[in-house]
Amino acid sequence: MAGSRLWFPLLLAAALAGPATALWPWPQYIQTSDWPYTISPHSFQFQYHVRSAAQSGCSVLDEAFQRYRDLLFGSESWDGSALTEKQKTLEKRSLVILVVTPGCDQLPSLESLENYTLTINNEQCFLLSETVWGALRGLETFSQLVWRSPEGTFFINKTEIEDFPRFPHRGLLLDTSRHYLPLPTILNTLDVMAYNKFNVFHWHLVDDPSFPYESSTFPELTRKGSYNPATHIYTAQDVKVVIEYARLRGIRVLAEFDTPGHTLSWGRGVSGLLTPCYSGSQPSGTFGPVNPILNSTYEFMNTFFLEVSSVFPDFYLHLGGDEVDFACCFVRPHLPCFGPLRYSVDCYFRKSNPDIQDFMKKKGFGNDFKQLESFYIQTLLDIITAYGKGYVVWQEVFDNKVKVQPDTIIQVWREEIPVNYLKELALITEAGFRVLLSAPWYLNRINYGPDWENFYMVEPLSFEGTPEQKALVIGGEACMWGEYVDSTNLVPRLWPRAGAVAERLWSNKVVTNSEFALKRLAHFRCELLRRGVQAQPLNVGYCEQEFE
Ligand code: CP6
Repeated sequence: MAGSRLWFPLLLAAALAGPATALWPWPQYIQTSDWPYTISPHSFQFQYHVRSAAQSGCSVLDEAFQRYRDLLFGSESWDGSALTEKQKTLEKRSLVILVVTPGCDQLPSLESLENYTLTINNEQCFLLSETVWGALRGLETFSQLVWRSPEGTFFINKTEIEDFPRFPHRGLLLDTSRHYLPLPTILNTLDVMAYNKFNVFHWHLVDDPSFPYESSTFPELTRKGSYNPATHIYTAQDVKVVIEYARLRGIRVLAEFDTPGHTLSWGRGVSGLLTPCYSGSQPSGTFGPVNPILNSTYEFMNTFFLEVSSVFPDFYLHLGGDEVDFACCFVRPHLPCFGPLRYSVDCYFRKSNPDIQDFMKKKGFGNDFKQLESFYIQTLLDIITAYGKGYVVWQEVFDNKVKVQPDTIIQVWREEIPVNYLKELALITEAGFRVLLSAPWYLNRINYGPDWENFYMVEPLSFEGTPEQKALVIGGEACMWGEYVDSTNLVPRLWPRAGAVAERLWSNKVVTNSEFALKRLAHFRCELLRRGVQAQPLNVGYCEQEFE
């Protein structure tokens, strides 16, 4: 039954191609018609139902009403005094909101429900949701249903929608280390994420080139590690602003502090944190990953992550663990290593960091640097666990067989190595871990042509595995790595391409028709322009309304 209920309206909507079919992402169930009701901006209101658990004073919804009023009708005042009494009563169409479960001051979490139903008929416009987060999703859908005739009248068609996300974790990664992104750029991105029903902002805060996060316990990290400590940093206040701005849009902030690799910028503010590389018998002056053999390293991490655990309130932290290159630092092939000597341990290790070698010998790691990496990660994970936090790590942590808590979330980012990403999903879920998919969704990579289709055509559950394994795929993230992106080109590179990932993670598995998607996405892109987002074109064409 569910099948026919889904398919019939989908085809009906595709055939109509009217304003009601402009939704992005496509809802789970929709029954829509071309029967329009007028909406008067003079009298339209968002109203709490008398039996709603959320009432006036609920910040999440009060502020959302203001935003969506502005999006729908602009910030004009729409003075109603010129209307006759008869017009006023005739045109009184409002959206009534009923939230079942109380809670306006909480943070969204991985477990938050986002389902809602939206009913537009003769009698009413009615939005019903379990939580305020579901109400936010429904408000966005409502705003996409409203259309305007060439004469300037606002309409909404008779429609019935029942909607919920396919996956609970729908993220977007921004990298603020390769290039600093000013605070307003981040906040504007959170707005557009909400238009797309994304619900996780993965903040890759720091990396090799810069450390813009202002640490209260280690101010030198920022002072020495940022591009410019006067201008290119995120203060404690900035971080609070981001978290609250995101919360008001039903978006979690997942902060990443990537170690032990990708940490060159940390080394500038904390002496002795990184592993010295050797050239011959002398330190070469260059550095490798965080030094895993020193007690001082773990003392630092203990203090630093205590701060991070309280600054970022989400249950999860992202701890990185990707691309750790120990070899670059420890293994120095010795030039006259020819002949039979070439492959001997002695040859390879003669000129590497002697302290590391001693430590590895003592621990019985042999020459296996993966064991050294595991030692570091395990110690770090124990620290984070003691602070009552959960964690997400990049796939190498799993690939290198680090022993992690069973509730660890693994993020898959490599397309083919060590195995194809679908195979990797199978392996990780077979081991019983929850997993996030990112490998096919690099927005920083650009190609000539409609590359949004490549993002769109990904089916995250198309690996071989049991239903229990598939249930461990909790979602995915579109990634915008920052090597070639700053605030000049971020917006058009993100939108509408990231929308393809947003729909894959929200909509039903059967919503894969790319012609239907292109129609809606092109329309949505014009709507983004109308909302002031410089979204790039998908192909040749135009928007009904042109923008500067
Ligand atoms: N930075 C960090 C990156 C990447 C990763 N980690 C990365 C490299 C190549 C591609 C995509 C991402 N720039 N810290 C890997 C997770 Cl194509």
